[in-house]
Amino acid sequence: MRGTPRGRMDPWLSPVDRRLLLVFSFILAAALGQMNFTGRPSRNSFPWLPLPLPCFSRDQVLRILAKDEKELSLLRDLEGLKPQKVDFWRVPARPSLPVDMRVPFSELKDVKAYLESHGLAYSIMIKDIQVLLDEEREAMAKSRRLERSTSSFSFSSYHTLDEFSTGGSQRPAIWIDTGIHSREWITHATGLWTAKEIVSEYGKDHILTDILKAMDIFIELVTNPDGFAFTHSMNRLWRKNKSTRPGVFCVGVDLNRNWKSGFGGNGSNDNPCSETYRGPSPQSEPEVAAIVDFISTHGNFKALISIHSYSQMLMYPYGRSLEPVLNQIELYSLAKDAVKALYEVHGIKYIFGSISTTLYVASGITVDWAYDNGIKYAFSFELRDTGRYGFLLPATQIIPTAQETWMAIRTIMEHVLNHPY
Ligand code: BHK
Ligand code: ZN
Repeated sequence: MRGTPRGRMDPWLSPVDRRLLLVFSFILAAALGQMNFTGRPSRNSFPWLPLPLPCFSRDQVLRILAKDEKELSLLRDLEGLKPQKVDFWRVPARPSLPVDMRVPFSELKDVKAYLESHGLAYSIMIKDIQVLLDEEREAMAKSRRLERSTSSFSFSSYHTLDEFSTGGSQRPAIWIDTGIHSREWITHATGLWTAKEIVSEYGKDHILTDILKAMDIFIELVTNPDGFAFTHSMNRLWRKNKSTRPGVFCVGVDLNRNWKSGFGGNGSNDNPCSETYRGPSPQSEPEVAAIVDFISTHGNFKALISIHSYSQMLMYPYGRSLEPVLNQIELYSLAKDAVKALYEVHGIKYIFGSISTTLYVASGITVDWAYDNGIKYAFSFELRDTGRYGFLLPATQIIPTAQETWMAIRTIMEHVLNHPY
């Protein structure tokens, strides 16, 4: 195409040439399609082709309630037996927590036979995830056709960063990040609604107003932008970032294992193909390094809230070990209050406690880093639901989820305001 931009037809091409080019493009596209998917090509290479998303047609999500450690380890073995083929949405952690796993259609027979032969009872949590994916895309297309507006903030003028602060510099600050795992879409949506709520309730909600008079709130909505773009263009269920390294076949680092605190410890993986790959060194990933730099340079963060989904949990450090933090009693009672405030909105139940005792041991995580660096109020949410939809939470639940989460976040912020340190 003599150096012209891809996708643009040269005027000198005859109609026949154009047809040939089109046919050729389709053949090339089919050849480039990924093995695991339906053979549809990448949107970047062929922007004029419709719907290049991979198809998870008839993939199922199975739920197993393991009775004991032995059953848990049988489930862990499954990951080894079928590398890359079982996608744990909730990894085998402890007998009280369900194990949810997506099984590709092609593996369903084998995996179910494995479960049955070991006497592991399972239920089918999602019968065909493609149905949910199609519904999600349809709802998005519909909402794009509707107008959006927020009344109390002027969107028709340009703003500086300073305008968002009520004054001062390096004031006590609160950090919120959403979307560090790209497939956890409810977190980005909740963060966006929260930003709107903060802007529009300032001056009306007395507690929020007091908070903003003393502190700044920083929200990073798309903490894993490459991963997020990829969940929209190619693979809705992508978790890690998209970094590549010479000589390494698998793509992506788990940004919730790449932090300096406890880097490389239990509950993180040195295999680049693992979903919990920690990366080659602490803060090797720009997404993590940028936050470390920002928070360290600022020097006055008092709280950090890192938002994930799903499971309905509110947790605090440590993830890396079972050792309780020095402020365990205070963090426990604050988590309890926050979860109560959340419950009062729509009756949704959250469990709470330290990460390692509530969920599992995980090392190199955001909130451990925050706590170790002097940010006492370090919390991580796992938003809705408990597994009916998992990562594919319908958009109709965005606003209720955001509303209840906001009451928990507001409870934490109010406590921070009243407990200066
Ligand atoms: C969340 C916060 C801190 C440590 C672990 C977690 C759980 C999170 C993870 O990194 O393994 C699980 C997750 O997002 C999917 O629900
Ligand atoms: Zn997550």
